[in-house]
Amino acid sequence: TSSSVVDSKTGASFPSVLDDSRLLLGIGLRRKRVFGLKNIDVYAFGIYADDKDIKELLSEKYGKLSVSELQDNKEYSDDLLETDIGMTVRLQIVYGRLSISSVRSAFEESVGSRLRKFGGSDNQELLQTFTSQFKDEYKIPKGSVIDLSRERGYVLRTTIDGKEVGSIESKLLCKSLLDLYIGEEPFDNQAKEDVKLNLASLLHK
Ligand code: DAO
Ligand code: DAO
Ligand code: DAO
Repeated sequence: TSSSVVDSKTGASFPSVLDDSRLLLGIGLRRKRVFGLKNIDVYAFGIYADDKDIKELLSEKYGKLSVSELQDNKEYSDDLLETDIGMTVRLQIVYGRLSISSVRSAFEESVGSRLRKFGGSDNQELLQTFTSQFKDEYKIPKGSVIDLSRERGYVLRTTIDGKEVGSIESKLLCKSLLDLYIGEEPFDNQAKEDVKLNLASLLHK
């Protein structure tokens, strides 16, 4: 089907299914406080997960628990971050004046804090390896679509408007990135709750 979900705050539209088997589980908004006083809407995002992988990798362990039991289950949340389920976070840029250098520093701040949280303190070099790959000649005007996809084997693949810009194998990076959206302190709480709820109901189908 070609149905889609439109975010009412930004008008960004997300297809219900990506790449045939990744289902949309939740949408949200990334905002950022600038100069300590005002919030800007940076991008809308949609979180997708592979239907087959969910059933294959999670139903044995969690299929018998009810949706509400899953809601409060810490291990279930951790497994979503760590299990090798195909997932995509699609970003649709809303802010019209995004420079690559501001993406780089936002990335160092957000993903960097998670790398430290999960991987200890010696990740500065890893982080710099990643951000040095955000090349200055990339352009991401309003409306650009960035897909961050976790492929089998903990490979994080990045595309901008459908064009692949890089692929990196790192379990820690995959986990750190997903933690921004569905971890303990997510960018958008409602999006995270929707993802958990929709995943739980998929497990019961
Ligand atoms: O310098 O004008 C400014 C404010 C820019 C804020 C940039 C936030 C970037 C967030 C990451 C975007 C990733 C695509
Ligand atoms: O919102 O802080 C955040 C994290 C966003 C991750 C964005 C990754 C963008 C990768 C592609 C950039 C290419 C210029
Ligand atoms: O050109 O070899 C290359 C790699 C370019 C990578 C650009 C983006 C990498 C993004 C990795 C982290 C995304 C969250």
